[in-house]
Amino acid sequence: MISEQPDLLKIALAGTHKVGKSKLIERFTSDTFVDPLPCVLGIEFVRFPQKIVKIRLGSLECKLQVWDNALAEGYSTVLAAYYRKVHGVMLVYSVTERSSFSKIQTWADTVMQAAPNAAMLLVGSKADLRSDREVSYCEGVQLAESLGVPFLEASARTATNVDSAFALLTRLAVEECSLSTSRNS
Ligand SMILES: Nc1nc2c(ncn2[C@@H]2O[C@H](COP(=O)(O)OP(=O)(O)OP(=O)(O)O)[C@@H](O)[C@H]2O)c(=O)[nH]1
Ligand SMILES: [Mg+2]
Repeated sequence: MISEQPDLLKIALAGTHKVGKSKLIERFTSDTFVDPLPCVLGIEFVRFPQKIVKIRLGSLECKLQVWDNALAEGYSTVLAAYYRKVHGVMLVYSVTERSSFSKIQTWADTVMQAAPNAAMLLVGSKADLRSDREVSYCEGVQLAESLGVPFLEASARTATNVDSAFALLTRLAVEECSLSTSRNS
């Protein structure tokens, strides 16, 4: 029932600061990884940049609106509004930062409250930084199981699993849209 999908799938990324959300989007949308110049002010204000990109899943072509976000998990009211109409959310932590891993449950709760039908995927980012690892692959698997979502480790720097992560999330979002349509009909 894939034909029931909307014209534009809204995909968002969630996760604490500096886990690599923007870099995953940059790798996926332009296949680059450019380290930015140092920020002069040292502060980045609230922003929700978005990009539109096409992705092919076998014979199916999907148009994705990919939303970035630089808000911390404390802004739950604003975040709830932001996630309300998403079709899929990538929950991102960095394998080099245990505190980002510990906050995933809070991010998942925010998304589930705002968009109960959204598909979710857990991604452990920066997998290339092997000597800095603080969270094991097994811990990622266990968290994903407890959330009931699939899991991948990825690296925007080496491009490992980035396309696969977006493709998997898109497929889950398309499936979830079809299920919602059939539940509502
Ligand atoms: N080695 C390595 N560094 C990464 C990777 N992804 C991101 N980084 C670095 O991690 C830092 C943060 O990456 P961002 O993509 O800006 O993180 P973010 O989650 O968008 O951060 P906020 O927008 O502040 O929430 C940057 O210095 C990146 O260069 C990766 O896969 N490998
Ligand atoms: Mg960012």
